[in-house]
Amino acid sequence: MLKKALAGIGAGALLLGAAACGSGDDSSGDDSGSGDGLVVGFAQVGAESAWRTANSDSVQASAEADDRIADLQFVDAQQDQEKQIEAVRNFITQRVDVIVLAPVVETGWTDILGEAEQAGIPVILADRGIEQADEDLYVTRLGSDFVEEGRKAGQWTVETFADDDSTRILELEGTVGSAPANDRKTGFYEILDSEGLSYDLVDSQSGDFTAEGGKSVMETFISTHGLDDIDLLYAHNDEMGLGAIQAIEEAGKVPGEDIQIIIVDGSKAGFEAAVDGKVNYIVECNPVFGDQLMDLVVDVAGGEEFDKFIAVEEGVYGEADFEAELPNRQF
Ligand code: GYE
Repeated sequence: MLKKALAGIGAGALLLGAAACGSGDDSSGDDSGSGDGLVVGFAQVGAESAWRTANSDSVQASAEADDRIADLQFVDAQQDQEKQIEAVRNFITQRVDVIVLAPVVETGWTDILGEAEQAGIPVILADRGIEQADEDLYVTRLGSDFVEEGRKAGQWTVETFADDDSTRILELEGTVGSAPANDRKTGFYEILDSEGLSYDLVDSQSGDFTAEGGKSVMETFISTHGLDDIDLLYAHNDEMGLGAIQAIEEAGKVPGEDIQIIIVDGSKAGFEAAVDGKVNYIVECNPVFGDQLMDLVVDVAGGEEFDKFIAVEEGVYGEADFEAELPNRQF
């Protein structure tokens, strides 16, 4: 309570700072609204996937269209935590009104978020989360329920392979230590175990959420284990799944038939592969939350309180939906 009230005062006081800095500042941002709009710093993960690019576009477009936002300072951290920490430190030095952080990994944020707190600048996590021990250091997280996404993938697996003796699984994990990699794994095996599916996790490695990573890990999987005895590939995002599909085809096998494939995100490219029969199940992860984020920024700057997690809505898509859904995809 007290902390929230202080955060509110801090943000209010900083409006004056932002106004002062808006008039003489050297940023390329639009200063037409100088003095009566918020200055927001956004430390984005990188540009590793279609999801990420759509997310950056959504946040930037929403900020630009929003009169309540004077300037969005956008930093692409190239999947590097050090660069994100540097960006946040810069935002603190500039005394922005609100910091938005999409943390590349879950740990290692205590010091820098403590500095933001000291400076009275509220922090919103967008997309990915951080470890629970640091929960007091941010106001709320707006993003997906990654454990739930993993459960959805697990549910389909249980239903699809219920009659098999033992389902042999390969897993392509996202960035090591990231919330979606940790949680998509947790939710998936939680369901397989609780539903009593008999399975064998043949191999599981990180492809860093990139197509190149997915392809090269899949090549290693194929040379180590072959593909003849593999039933399912669970890829934590579209890019890794699409990279793996290339590797499978180059090995002379038919993705979607010789090996069933689940991907998470639901980009256009992912749906196209699904329409071609190369992907069997898509768990949606929605990156288009720029408008929702701007509302949140304004409310947080005004000192409003929120639950620690605000969920973005998302669905799942099977074979019967791929064709009809493809034209609706926004990224
Ligand atoms: O699934 C993946 C991206 O954090 C939800 O990051 C995001 C994930 C998304 O690289 O494609």
